[in-house]
Amino acid sequence: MGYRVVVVGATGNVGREMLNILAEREFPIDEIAAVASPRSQGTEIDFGETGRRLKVKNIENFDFTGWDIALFAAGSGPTAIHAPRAAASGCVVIDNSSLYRMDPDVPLVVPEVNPDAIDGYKNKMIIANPNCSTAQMVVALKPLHDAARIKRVVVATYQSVSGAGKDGMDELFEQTRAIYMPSGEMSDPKKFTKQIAFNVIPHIDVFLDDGSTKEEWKMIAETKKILDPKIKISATCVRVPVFVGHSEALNIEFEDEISAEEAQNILREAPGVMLIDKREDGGYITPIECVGDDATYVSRVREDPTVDSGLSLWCVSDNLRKGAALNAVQIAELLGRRHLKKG
Ligand code: 11C
Repeated sequence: MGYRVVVVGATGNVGREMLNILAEREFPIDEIAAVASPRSQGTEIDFGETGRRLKVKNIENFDFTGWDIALFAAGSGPTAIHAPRAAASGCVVIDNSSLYRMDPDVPLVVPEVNPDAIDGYKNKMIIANPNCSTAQMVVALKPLHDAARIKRVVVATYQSVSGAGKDGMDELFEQTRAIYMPSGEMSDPKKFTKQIAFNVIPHIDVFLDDGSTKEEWKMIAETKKILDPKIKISATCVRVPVFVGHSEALNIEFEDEISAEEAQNILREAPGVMLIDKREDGGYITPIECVGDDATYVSRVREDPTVDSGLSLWCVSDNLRKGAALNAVQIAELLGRRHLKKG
C-alpha cells in the first residue's frame, strides 16, 4: 500500500525533477497527480522513466481531500494560496518556496542534518525545504560541526542559472548563441541584471537594507535554523554561466582542533557527502560532473593557517536535486517512515 502524492508546479524545472526522483527512488505511490497553473492544464508530462504520462491538472480547482502528501514547487505566490488549502484538507505539504522557511511553526528539514525537526510538521501540516545553496552547505558542515563545533563560516557561492528557473537557462543559452553566431544579436538581459554569458554577477535575489542580498540572508538564516543558531556566517552569492550545479567555496573556523586529514576521514563517512579530494590535477569535482547525482560533493579540504583551527573546502551539488527536488522527496520518505506509515 502506498501514498497518494501530488506534485504542484509539476511543469517547472524542480517539479519535473520531483517526478523523476519519485519514480527513480520508487517512492511507494498508489496515485500521483501532476498539478500546475491553469495555462498548463491538459499538457502531458513524463512520470520519470516509468513510461507513464501524466495529464496536468489545474491547481485552481484541484481538491486535495484524500491526498497524503503534496510536494510544492510553485513559487511563493501560488503557494500562499494553495498550500494552506492543501494542509487544511489533511494533506501534508512539503514546500520548496521560501514562504514558510522561517516560520517557527514550520520545520525546515534536511534529512541528513536535522531529521528530528520533522516531528513539528503537525503544527501547520507544512514542512519547508531549504534554499538550494543552503541545503548543500549544511550537509557538508553538519559532520564537521559535530566533530569540532563550528564558530564561523565565510562562504562565496558560484550558482548556476537553473536556480533562476528555465528562463535563466534560456537566457544563458540565447546570449551564448548570439556571441557565436555571426548574425546573432545580443538581446538585453531580462532574467538577470547584466549579461550572464561569459560573465559572473554578484547579485542573486533582491537587495536588503544592509547591502546584502536576500539569497545571502537565506543562507545565513536557514543555516542557523537547520544546524545551529550560534554559528556566525558571512555569505557572498554569485551567479555564474553554468547551467546546473551550484558550487561554494567555504572557509570554516572551529572551536576545537581539527586537521584536514581528520575532516577528510569524517566527510568520507558522512551521510549524503561524497569526498573527491586528490591533491593533483583534476582531483576535485566541478559542477558539470555532479549533474543528475544525489551527493553533495566536497573537494579541496585544507587547513587555514590564519586562524587557530580552520579549514577551507570546495562544495558542489546538483541544485535541482539535493538543492530542491531530492531533498523534498527525502523529506517525504522520512515523513513516511516516522509519521505516515502505510501497510
Ligand atoms: C537561485 N537559490 O539559485 C536560488 C533558487 O529560495 O528556493 C532558489 C530560491 C529559493 O537563484
